[in-house]
Amino acid sequence: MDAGLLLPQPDLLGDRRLVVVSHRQPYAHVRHGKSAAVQVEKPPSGLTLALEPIVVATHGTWIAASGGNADAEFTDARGYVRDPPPDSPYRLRRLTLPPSLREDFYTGFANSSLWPLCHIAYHQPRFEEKWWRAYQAVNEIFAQAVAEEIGGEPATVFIQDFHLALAPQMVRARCPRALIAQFWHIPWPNPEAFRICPWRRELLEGMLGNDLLGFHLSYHGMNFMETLDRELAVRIDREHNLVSRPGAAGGLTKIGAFPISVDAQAIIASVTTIAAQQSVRELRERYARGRQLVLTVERMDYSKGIRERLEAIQRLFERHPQWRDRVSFVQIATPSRTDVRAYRDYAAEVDHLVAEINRRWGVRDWKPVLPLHQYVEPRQVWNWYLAADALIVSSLHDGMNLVAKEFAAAARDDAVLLLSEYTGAAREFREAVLLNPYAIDDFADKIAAGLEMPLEQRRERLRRLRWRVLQYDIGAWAADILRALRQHYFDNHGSAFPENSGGGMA
Ligand code: ADQ
Repeated sequence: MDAGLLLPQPDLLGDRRLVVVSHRQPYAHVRHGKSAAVQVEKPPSGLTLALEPIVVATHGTWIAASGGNADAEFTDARGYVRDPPPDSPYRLRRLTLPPSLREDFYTGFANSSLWPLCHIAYHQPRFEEKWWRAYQAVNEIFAQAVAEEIGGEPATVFIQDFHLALAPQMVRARCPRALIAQFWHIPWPNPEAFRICPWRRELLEGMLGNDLLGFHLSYHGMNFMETLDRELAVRIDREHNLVSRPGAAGGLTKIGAFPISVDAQAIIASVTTIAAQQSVRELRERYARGRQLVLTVERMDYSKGIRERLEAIQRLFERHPQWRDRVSFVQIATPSRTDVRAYRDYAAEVDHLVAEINRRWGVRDWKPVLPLHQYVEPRQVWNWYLAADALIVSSLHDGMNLVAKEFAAAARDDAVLLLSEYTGAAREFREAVLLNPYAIDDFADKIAAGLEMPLEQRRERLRRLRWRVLQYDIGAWAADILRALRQHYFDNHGSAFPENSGGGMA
C-alpha cells in the first residue's frame, strides 16, 4: 500500500516531527514454538490498522508497549526495533513495562475499569486502588519516553485511546513546546455513568493536557464537556468547543469529532486481485455450499453483542422457518483480553450457545453457526467480506466499528449490511439495515428482511455505502485531525507553526 497517497497534505504538520503513542504496538515479533521461525504479526485492532499508514506517510516515530514473545531479539538496548519490516518502514520504540504493573494496568484499570465504564453495555466496571496506581505509573513511563524522544523540540505528539488518559498532562509538563493531540477510540459516556469512577477528576485533568481531543462523534464530545462541567472548575466555550481551566498550566483544549475510517482503496485493490477471487470461490464452496453466507467479524468482547446475536439467530429459525437449512452464519471472533475473567466467561458462554443452536437446528451435513474463533490475516478478512451475502454488526455500544466500514469497501455489489444502531458507524451509514441488538424478535426479523431484500435495493444501498467510505477514508480522517490541530494553534497564536519553513515532511 502506498501510504504516501493516504495523507493528501503531509505538510499539515509543518516541520514538526510526529510521535504516535499507543499502548498496543503496531506489530509484534512472535515465535510459536521453541524452534519455529519468528513471525511479524499485526494485531486485530482497528486502532493500529488505522494509524500505521499515517506514521509511514509522515516519517514519524511510534512509541508503544512491547508485547511479542520475540520482541527483544529485534530491538536495541533502548527499545528501538533494529530492522523494521518492509511494510512498516518507520521508527518503533518498544517500552518494556514492568511485569508487576502490566497486569494491574492493562487487565485491571484499562480493561476492567475504563472499558466497561465507557461502554454502556450493562457490564459493571470494577475499581481497585492498585490498578489505578499501575495505570498512573504506566502513563508516566509513556510520558517519559515521549520526553526522551522529542526533548525540547516542537514536535506533534498524537496519543491514542483510553489506556493513556493521564499521559497528555504528563507530556505537557515535560515538553512545553509539544503540540499534543489525543484520539479517544471508544465512546464517552454521559456524566451520570462516568461519576461512579473514583478517579474521574484525575482522568479528566490528564485529558485536559491535550491541545486537541478527538472523539468519533460530536455526541461523545458533548458528553465529555458535560462531564467536565460537573466535575471540574472549567470554562467551556460551547460555540467553539473549547475548554480552559482558569489558573491551570497549559492552554485551551479543543474538542472535536473525527469519525475514523479505513483505507478503502487498499481494501478494494486487494479484493479485486485474481488471488482474492480464487480465495472467495474456495470460501463459498467450503462454507456456503449453495446457502446464504452471513458473516460476523469481531474481537470476542461482550460489547460486540455476540450473545444477543446468537439468540436472534435462534429466534430467526423459530419465527422464519423458511430460513432453516438455508443460511450459514460464519462467526470470526478473535479471542481477546483472555486475562480478564469476564472475557473468559463470555467466550465460554458463546461456545455454549453456538453448540446449543447447532444441536437444535443442525441437519445432516449443515450446522447453522460456524465458529472460527481465531485471528485471521487482514487480507483474508477482506476476502471473507467479499464472500459474504450479508454482514451483521451487533455491538451493544461501539465507538465507531471499522468492520462495518471495511465491509462497505470490500463487499459484493448486492451484499447487505445489518448494523447495530449503537455503533458510531450507524450515524453515517444510513443505508445499512439498522437494528437494535437488545430487541431479539426485531433483530431476528431484521435478519430475515435483510436476506429477503430485493436485489435492486441491495445494490443501491451498497453503492451508497461504498461511496461514503471512499469519500471519507482513513487519510481524510488523519488530515482532518492534523488540520484541526494546526487551526487550533493558529487561533491561539495568530500564526501557523512558526518553526515551519514550508519544507514539508519529506
Ligand atoms: P475494536 O473494538 O477493536 O476497535 P473495530 O472498530 O471493529 O473494533 O476494529 C476491529 C479491527 O480488527 C478491524 O479492522 C477488523 O478487521 C479486525 N478484526 C476483528 N476481528 C478479527 C479477527 N478475528 N481476525 C483478524 N482481524 C480481526 C476500537 C473501538 C471501535 C473503533 C476502533 C477504531 O472499540 O469502536 O472503531 O477502535 O477507532
